[in-house]
Amino acid sequence: MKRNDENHRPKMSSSVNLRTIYAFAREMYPKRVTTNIQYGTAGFRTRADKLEYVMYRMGLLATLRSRLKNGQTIGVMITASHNPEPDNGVKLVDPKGEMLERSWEQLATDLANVSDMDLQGEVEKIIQTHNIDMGSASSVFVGMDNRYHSPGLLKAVSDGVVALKGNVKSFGIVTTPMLHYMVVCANTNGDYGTPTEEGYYQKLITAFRALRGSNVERGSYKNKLLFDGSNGVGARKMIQFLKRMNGELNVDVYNQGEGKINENCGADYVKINQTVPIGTPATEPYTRCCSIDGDADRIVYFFTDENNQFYLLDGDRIATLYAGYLMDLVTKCGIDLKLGIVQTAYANGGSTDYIEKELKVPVACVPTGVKHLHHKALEYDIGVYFEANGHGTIVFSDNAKQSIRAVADNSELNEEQVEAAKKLLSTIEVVNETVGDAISDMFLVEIILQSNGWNVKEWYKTYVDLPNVQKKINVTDRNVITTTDAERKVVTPEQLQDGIDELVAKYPRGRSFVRPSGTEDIVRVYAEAASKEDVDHLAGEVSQLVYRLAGGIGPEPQLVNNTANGLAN
Ligand code: G16
Repeated sequence: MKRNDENHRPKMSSSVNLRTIYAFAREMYPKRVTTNIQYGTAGFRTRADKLEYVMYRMGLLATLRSRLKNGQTIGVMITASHNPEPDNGVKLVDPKGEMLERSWEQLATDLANVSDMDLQGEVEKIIQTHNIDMGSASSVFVGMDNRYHSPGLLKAVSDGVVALKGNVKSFGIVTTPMLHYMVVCANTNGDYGTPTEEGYYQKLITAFRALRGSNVERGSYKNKLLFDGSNGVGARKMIQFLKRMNGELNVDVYNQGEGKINENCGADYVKINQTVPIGTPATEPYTRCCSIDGDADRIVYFFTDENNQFYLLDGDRIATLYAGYLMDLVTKCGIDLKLGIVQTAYANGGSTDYIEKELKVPVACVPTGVKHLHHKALEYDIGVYFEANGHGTIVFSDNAKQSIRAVADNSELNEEQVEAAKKLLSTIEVVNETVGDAISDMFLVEIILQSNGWNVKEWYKTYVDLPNVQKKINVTDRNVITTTDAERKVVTPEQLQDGIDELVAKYPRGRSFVRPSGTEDIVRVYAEAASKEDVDHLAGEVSQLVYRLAGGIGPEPQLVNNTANGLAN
């Protein structure tokens, strides 16, 4: 890259002296890391001490993208979400609240990996290729989780924006979905809501109250929820919600920050280990409990029985609960709307069967990553998307919103129809359509359980999960594994897929797939089968195969000798 070749200077860059970029980089955010970093499933994620220069560069990129988008706001969220405390990361939010557009992920990767000397040239390349007017307005919103290294990284992002003479607004400590909400509010001139923390609380609380009514307990539903905050930002925000509510929701928040973020707690820990998080208060069997993750964009529910047996109600369960509720309201409304559910390969086979055979709703499978699910869900009038790990939401098309509003406003229709339409309108308000939002998701689960008069047992009984296991395998280079068919089949290394097929064939209802994680330096192995014993064996065998064929490091995975019964359903 020729840094000082005048012919390569973009025409419109005169209002910004691009040499500042290099000066900032050299003086404050030098790139000392020599290994390349990649924009993964949800942005960049690695140890916090390797991220300052990346953050600075993402401040540059967000400003460029905002100018390209005619000054619309771009979001930058500093978080490592479900990862352990020493990690941090960054997620970029596009103007409509979606994750950064795919083609710009590559630009982000390239910008993060060039040397300090070539940084100015790389920025110029982006400006020229996209014909960005550097004299135009820009707006970048920044938020962070509560990791101790987040403030330093937030400053680096802000300095990146300032280096390009952009406008930056910091929201301080917020959940990831709150930042997505703020971005959409700003870009819709307030139509989506007020772009403040208070605006967010009030929007959700108002809709929750409208749906929940004054009768907080109903049938088997009890107004009591234990809430594992994973020692993250979501715990703080949940407490803020509760301060503004009048006991309509009785929530006991634990793991509020007394321990390390995500350590032995949180949605990822509960889902992968299929166990209760640390700090869970002793309580009556069948008490409803939920766990969110470090930046509050995922949620799973769980409970234990009188024998202390653990039961998980994950993203698949939430998606099916939502779909049943929405179908009922849409039918009562008497309007014809196309509803669909989007899952990933991690969805339990039991849930997919239930959706297809009982709910009779179309179901699509896409690769891991909210960006893929969200995109697919937009193809429906009402798209419910959830990853099994608890990351998901609902999106409503403009057509759906207009048709529902028309019914709600039509006083000539019967009361039941109008009432259903009004409930749907409030449902749209309580949902954070911009991205999966653990707290908004929790509100809707509570609304539906109360409306159905259900306890956790009744929710759990809707279908039978196949026993399933997830493993993490350490390898030298996780990118040697490539996949196809929504990650359900391995392409490389050769022989790995044939080996998995042979192993799976040995077990009734067996299914297994492997893929490189986009957020951790590991390979993930998923397996399910008809019994707990079989699935443990299958997961162990596939893990060994990955270890042997994909360059495993550290101790070789061992087979589990498990004779325990499968999860009772
Ligand atoms: C992120 C993504 C999720 C994805 C998860 C795990 O979640 O937003 O869509 O399921 O990473 O991804 P992987 O299996 O590639 O590591 P979070 O909550 O960590 O931001």
